[in-house]
Amino acid sequence: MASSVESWVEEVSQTTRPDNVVWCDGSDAENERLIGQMLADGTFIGLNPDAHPGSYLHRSNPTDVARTEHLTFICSDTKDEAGPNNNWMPPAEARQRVWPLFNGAMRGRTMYVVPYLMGPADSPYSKVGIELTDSPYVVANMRIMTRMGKVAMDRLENDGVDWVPGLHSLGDLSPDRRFILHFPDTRTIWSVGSGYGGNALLGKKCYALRIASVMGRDQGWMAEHMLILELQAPDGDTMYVAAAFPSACGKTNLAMLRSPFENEGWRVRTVGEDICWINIGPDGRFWAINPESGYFGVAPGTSNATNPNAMQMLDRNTIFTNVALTDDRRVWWEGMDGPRPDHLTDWQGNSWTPASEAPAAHPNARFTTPATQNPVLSEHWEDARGVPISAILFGGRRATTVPLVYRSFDWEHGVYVGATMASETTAAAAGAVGVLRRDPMAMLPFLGYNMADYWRHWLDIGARASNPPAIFQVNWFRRDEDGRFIWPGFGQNMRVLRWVYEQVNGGKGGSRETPVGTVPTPEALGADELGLSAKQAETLLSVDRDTWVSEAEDQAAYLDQYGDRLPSELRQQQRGLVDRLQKVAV
Ligand code: GTP
Ligand code: SPV
Ligand code: MN
Repeated sequence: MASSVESWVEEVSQTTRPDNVVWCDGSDAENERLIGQMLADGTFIGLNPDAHPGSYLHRSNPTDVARTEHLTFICSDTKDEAGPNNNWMPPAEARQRVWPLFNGAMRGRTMYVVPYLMGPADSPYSKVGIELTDSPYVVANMRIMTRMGKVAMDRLENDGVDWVPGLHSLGDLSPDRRFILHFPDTRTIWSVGSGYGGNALLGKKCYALRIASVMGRDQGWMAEHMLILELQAPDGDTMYVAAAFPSACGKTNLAMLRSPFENEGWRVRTVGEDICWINIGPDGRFWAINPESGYFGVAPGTSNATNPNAMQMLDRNTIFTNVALTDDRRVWWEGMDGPRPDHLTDWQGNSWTPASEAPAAHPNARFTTPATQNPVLSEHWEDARGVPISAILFGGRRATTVPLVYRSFDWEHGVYVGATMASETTAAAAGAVGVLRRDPMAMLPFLGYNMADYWRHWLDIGARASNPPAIFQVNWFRRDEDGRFIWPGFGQNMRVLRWVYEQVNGGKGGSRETPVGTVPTPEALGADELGLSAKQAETLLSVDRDTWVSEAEDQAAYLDQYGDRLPSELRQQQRGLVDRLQKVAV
């Protein structure tokens, strides 16, 4: 046992005062014991064993159903290091205001010591964390989402590597006493008052993005909110694509896509579906690993029509959080196949009928399931050195303005496209839904330092790599005048991936240059096979000059917030965009 871990556990116990301390080894026996306890105390509800073997329902506290960005802080020495993109709390204030909330917080509870590894067991890029938590639900989730227990302790002992301490307590679950704090200088995490998702499973957003982004800045690599997919072409060639979309904007669905051209040989396999760590390889390419080993995915909207691979993946050994329950103890959520049941128990445990106004499942209801159950998992998902990325997609929810897909002109332009991307907010975070905001590289809620320095890092990494990926922007969410999505999305996104593949491999596939970048022709996407009218295809792929002139102005205003720290290259890119737009005939 690494003695530094032991002394930290001892020190935390002195404050939190748990009745017991349990060191988790990640074994089946340990997991079964925890499940038994949770079934007994109501934390878990057993599901129909025929329909859902090895699966459980958890209902979270109704005030604790999504990440809370307004209660998430970066505790760097200065506010400038955190940047205008973060809430900042000085470390001294954190000790004064937040540390006391841990005082005696675990009295009457067990404190679990959860060692975990982010990344494949034999990868040089993997990293160790230890989470101390008083939530057995968190332990059960961490066991799926990370390589937990012995494998992490072995790594720590054999390699003597650094580890990231994360302290988590449910506290009293009051939003008034809820804080998610990150100390980039000491690479430490404190989370109190929430038991949900990214607030509480500290390996995920807190470590693998906020703390890891700081490590990556200092060590020359990148931690990104990206899926990683393997794209197989008919001739057997494969290409890897990473894609950054904000929360609940389609990463899991794209990474697990079932191709409509499977029999022609166009296929997608999943490497990762939420987080991606990228290192530059000796060949000058971007090599990516998925630090996670499970999926904490959005349930509503998942069906055999939208994501049949996910439905198959969820049929066993899954923890469901805040979904609805049928009278025969099956799970249900809005958007699932088949008729809506006449009666359900909703996510809060209340009786529900179709006449009820509120949805039966919470819009941010989730499943936690092991990656190994994904029927389209890539053979390379645990490759120690990762997979080589040839294209990066940035995408958000934009009802207007942004075409279905376009290719940026070069690396710097691509960084500008990522830096200025915007998306309508979703139920993955507490707060209003559908509000358009800039969410650079889909990292706004997940970066552990100043966004301007992060853009500098992107530009530097691209310059260092002799063969960086091509960068694209995508938008599945453009709407028509009646407010309906124009693009069918899901499996049909294969058409966009096919065009991306053709672009990366020498620019085959019909395309057209616009001031914002290169867009496909409707023919290259097979728009008429999909039954899209000429007008729909035109709207989907259009770049409207006046709309883009105001978009470019708004982008400039956003970048201005970063003042002198803003890399001059991005300012130049903004001017370049305006110039190209001005040359368009009206
Ligand atoms: P996080 O786990 O929060 O990071 O989300 P994510 O980016 O993995 O999003 P996910 O794939 O879970 O999709 C979230 C929501 O977007 C679901 O309700 C999906 O049904 C919907 N969605 C995903 N892909 C598409 C698409 O291609 N078109 C449309 N219209 N909706 C989509
Ligand atoms: C996200 O919000 O991007 C998620 C879910 O992946 S959570 O783990 O809650 O952050
Ligand atoms: Mn996510």
